[in-house]
Amino acid sequence: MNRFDCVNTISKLLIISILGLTLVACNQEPPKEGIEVTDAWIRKMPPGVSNTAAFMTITNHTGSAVTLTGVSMDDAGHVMMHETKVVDDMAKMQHLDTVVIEQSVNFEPGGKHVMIMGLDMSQGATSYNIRLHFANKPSLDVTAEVRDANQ
Ligand SMILES: [Cu+2]
Repeated sequence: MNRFDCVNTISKLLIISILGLTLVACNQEPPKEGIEVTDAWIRKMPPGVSNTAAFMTITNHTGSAVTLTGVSMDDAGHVMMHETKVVDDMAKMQHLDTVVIEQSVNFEPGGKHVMIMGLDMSQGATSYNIRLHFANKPSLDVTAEVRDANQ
């Protein structure tokens, strides 16, 4: 094999390897990016009750911590972030100004929650839009499904 043939063979092998790697890469799920919200829901309340709470899991795929600075809803009077904590055997809600999300944060019954005041659920909507506000990031709209917490 002369030098030219040898270089030529190596080039062909390289091209085949790169094609192979590309095919393998295409078959895999693309890596998740940005901020992902899953399982967002709002607790259905009986008629006449306009205060409720919403829950969700926020997962951070950005590679660095993100800070949730607030939550809003066009349909509700007032929305804030709360955390239920047991103090002296009493469950108390604390206001949260910010929530830092390193990997993921659960908003769940008995823990952190989106406190919603003044939401008229009497029209029977099956979901509501909740907007998450972040420091130094665009806000994110989330569709939260109305669920009967007793089911
Ligand atoms: Cu609350």
